[in-house]
Amino acid sequence: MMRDLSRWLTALTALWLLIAPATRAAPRPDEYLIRLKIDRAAEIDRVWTDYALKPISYLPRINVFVIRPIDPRRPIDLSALTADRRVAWIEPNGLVHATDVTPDDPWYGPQQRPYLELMGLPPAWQLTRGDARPIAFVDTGVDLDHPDLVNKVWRNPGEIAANGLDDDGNGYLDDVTGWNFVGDNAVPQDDSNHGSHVSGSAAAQTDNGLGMAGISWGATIMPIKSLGANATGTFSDTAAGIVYAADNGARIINLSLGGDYSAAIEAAVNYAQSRGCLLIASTGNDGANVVDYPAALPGVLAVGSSSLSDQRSTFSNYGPQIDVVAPGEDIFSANRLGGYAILDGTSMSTAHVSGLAALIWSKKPHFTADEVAQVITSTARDIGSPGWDSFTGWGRIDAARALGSVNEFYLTTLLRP
Ligand SMILES: [Ca+2]
Ligand SMILES: [Ca+2]
Ligand SMILES: [Ca+2]
Ligand SMILES: [Ca+2]
Repeated sequence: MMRDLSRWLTALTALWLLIAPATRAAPRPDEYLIRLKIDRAAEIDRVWTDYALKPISYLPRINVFVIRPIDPRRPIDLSALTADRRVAWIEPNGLVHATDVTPDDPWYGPQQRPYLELMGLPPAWQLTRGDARPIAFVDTGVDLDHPDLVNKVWRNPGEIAANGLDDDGNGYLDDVTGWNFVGDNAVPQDDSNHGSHVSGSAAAQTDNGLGMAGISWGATIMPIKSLGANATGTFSDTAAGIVYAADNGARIINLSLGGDYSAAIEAAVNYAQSRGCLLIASTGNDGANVVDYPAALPGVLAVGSSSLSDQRSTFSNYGPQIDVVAPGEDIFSANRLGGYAILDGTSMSTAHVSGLAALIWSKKPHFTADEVAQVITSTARDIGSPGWDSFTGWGRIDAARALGSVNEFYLTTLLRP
C-alpha cells in the first residue's frame, strides 16, 4: 500500500519540479488542498479522474494534496467532493500574510494603536482590509478635501459633476459625492468636525504614510449631510439621508446620532432595512438608562461606548436595546480642516462598528445585514456581568474574532454564545 503511494509520489514530485517555476509565482484561486482517506495510488488516481482534477503537488508529512481542475473553466464540484466518502476534507488554497500588519500612518502608533489593538485590528487586517463598497455617514458632512479622506470619498458612478442635470435620475442634481440635505445642494461639506471624525475612524485612507488609519482600508465614504454646524438636524433631513443612502448603493448606514422617537425616521429605517441595509446607531451620551432613537428601533445595531479597560464609558447610554460596545474615549480621527481631533462619544464607537461591518461584508459579500450583525454580536468579547447585559450588550467588538469566524471555509451557522 505505502509502496504504491511512494511510487506515485515519485512521479508526482518530478512533475511538480518540472512545472514549479512557472506555476508557483502567483496564488491560484482555483487551487485546493485536499486530504483523502485512501492511500492506494490507483484509488487516488480514480478520485482525480472522477472529478477531472489534476494533482499539482503533495505534502507527504501531513498527507495533503494540492489540486486543480483539469479544465480551468470548469470549477471544482466542492459539494460532491465534500460528500465523497473517500475525501477527508478539502479547502481553498488561501493566502496567509506576514504576521504583523502595521499601517505606516504616523498617528497610528502614538494615538490609535491602544484602542485599535483592543478591537483586534492588526490581526483582523491579515484576513481582510475591506473592499470599496461605501459606508454612508448620515451626519454633519465630510471634509471632502481632507488629505486622509479625499481619496476615500464615494463617487456616484451615474452622475456627471456640475452640468446642472440629474444624470442618474435619482432626484438629486449633480450629486457626485453624496448630498447636503441641510443646504439642499450637492456639496456635503463638513462644517462641524463630527462627520469627518466618524468617517475617518471607519474608513480613512490607511497605510498611505499620512495621518491616521481607518478600520476598513478599502471602504469608501458616502457623505450625507443631514446635521448642521451645531451637529443637530431635523427628523426629515435624517430620514431623507437614510433613504438616499439606501437608494444609492450603501449597505452600511452609520448613524452616529440620536434623539427622540420619530415615525418618519422609523419609516426610513424600515425602508433601508427592506433594501438590505445594516443600520448602526449610537445609544447616546447622557450616561442614562435609555437608548436613543434610532438605535432603539428593532434591527438597528445599537452601539454604546467602552473604555480601554473594557468598562462602560460613564457617558454611554444603556438599556434593553443595546447590542454591543466599542471604544469611544480619546478617539483620534479627522477634523473638518484637514487636521485631526480627539473626541469622546458613542458616535466614535458606532463608527468603529461600521468599519468592522465593512470588513465582514468584504469577506462575505452574500451575507444579509442580519448575518453581518450576528457576526459582530456573537464574536464580541463578553464584558461586565456574564452574557448579554444592559450596560454593554453582548460585549466589546473584536474584529479578529469576527473575521476569524467568517474565515472558516465551512461556515454553517453562527450561534450566540
Ligand atoms: Ca443625481
Ligand atoms: Ca449632473
Ligand atoms: Ca492615513
Ligand atoms: Ca456581559
